[in-house]
Amino acid sequence: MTPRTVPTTPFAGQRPGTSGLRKRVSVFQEPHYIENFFQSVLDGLPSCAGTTLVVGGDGRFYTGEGVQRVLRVAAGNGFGRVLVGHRGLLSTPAVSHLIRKYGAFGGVILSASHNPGGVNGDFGIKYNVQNGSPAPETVTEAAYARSLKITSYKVIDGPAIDLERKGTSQLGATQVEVIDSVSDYAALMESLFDFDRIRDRFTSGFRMQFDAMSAITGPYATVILERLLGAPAGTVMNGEPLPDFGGHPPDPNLVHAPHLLDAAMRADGPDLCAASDGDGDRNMIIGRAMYVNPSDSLAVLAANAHLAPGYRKGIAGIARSMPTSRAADRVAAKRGIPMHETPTGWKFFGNLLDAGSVTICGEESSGTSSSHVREKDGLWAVLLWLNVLAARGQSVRDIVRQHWAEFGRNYYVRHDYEGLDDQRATALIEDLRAGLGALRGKSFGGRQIVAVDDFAYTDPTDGSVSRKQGVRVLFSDDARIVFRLSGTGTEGATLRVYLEAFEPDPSRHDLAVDAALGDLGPLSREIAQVERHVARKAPSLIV
Ligand code: VG1
Ligand code: CO
Repeated sequence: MTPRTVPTTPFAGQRPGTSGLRKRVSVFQEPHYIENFFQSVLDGLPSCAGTTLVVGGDGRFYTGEGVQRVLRVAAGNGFGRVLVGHRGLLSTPAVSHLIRKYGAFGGVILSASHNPGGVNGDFGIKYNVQNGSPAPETVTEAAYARSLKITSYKVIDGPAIDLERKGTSQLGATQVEVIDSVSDYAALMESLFDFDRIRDRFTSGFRMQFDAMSAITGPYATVILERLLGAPAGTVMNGEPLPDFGGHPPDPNLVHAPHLLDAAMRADGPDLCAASDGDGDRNMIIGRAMYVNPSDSLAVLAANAHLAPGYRKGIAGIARSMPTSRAADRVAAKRGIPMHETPTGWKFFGNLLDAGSVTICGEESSGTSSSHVREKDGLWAVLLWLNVLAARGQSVRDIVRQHWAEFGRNYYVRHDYEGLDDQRATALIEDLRAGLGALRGKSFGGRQIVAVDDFAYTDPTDGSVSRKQGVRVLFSDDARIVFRLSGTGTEGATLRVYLEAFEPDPSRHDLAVDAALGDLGPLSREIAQVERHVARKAPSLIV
């Protein structure tokens, strides 16, 4: 069977954001839309002929059809072999692992992560490169440029591959292998963590509730937690991936998973509550009577990773995205290991991990992971927590409180202003940038601004520069406000404002977060002139 060249015309707006290309399902359903994008990605890369591709998605509506369309283009472009998850399902970290384990050329993840699913929801496509990392900006920008000029793509016409049946079939000269979605990933986890010790804890009554949010982590969590680690049946809730995620956005935070907080706050509640997002790369951790802020989680995991067999020799360094609180920096400073600050989005960690400069990375948006893959990894974070809990024999609450006593506490919250008019939100940020010079040295409510800038990052490996990554305002008391626009939405703009205050005194580590942050919220609105620009008096989401 020879490839067929299909004439096409460009679509506007095929520019990937923070994490892949995301649009409404109906946009991806348009003829040629997926093919154009994937062909544009491949056109910017060296030849893929004869190499291996990994394909899978988070199970949202249109996953199966999306996989078939990707397969036809993959075969048309001469991939030798394609590994596809059973039923089209693969989590983001599992794709990253499979690329690395099987020496693949790259991988395609069909997901819009935490965005709502279903026929009226969102769909998305992410491309990951040879080291398992999300495509760097050089690759996504080349793909975008190509997508504006594309005139044709190549496909192999063939019958749809049966994704329900594991095994091998042919699409032209390309071998398509439907593989178990979980086993390779589960084996990787087993190689990193002390499964015997964690199993012992479950046997002696440790109780956990994991909410897979009807998304991709259900099959993974069921196998790993309930089958391999012996947690009681029912530990995993919402474990069946559903096309509409049961009607709830698969976003693991207190707004979308309040029942976990309720459970954890009960005196007889589980020892650990956790959740993951649509594509399995994020995590939420709540111990009994202790919600763990994701930035704190990164710091605690970095400080305790050596308790897990995979990190016994210690960690080489830590990296965090710029808006993430500086709790991890305090661990790095005290332990004498390097700390790196990168723009938002996992793609910026790949080169640091490849160079061996860092072992653990994290983002305030509940993404944490390590050098075992090149993506953030929700279940990995949950398992590392389980390993640390088993090794220390303490509660989440005690571990976090001891951490604060040793390193100080970074009180932290994120204010989101969602559904803003694009132009007005852009004007807000541009005004802020233009006024940076005037802000320096100014005092607001007793706090003096000591530094302001628009974050730019130079990758130490390839020297590529990413500018305009967010406005940082630093105060004399080490408090900080960061402003940036989201790069993952599909409609309107979201302004994200990150507020942080440092408290070294353990007698002040029990304050309500709002009380500790004081007037930073109103101050952020004053500095960015939020009401004037976008007519909002308050954030629409606080996480
Ligand atoms: C958000 C988060 C960012 C994360 C990204 C993708 O991006 O802030 O930390 O890497 O989502 O995560 P933005 O540009 O909307 O702030 V996921 O789990 O959606 O792949
Ligand atoms: Co995600």
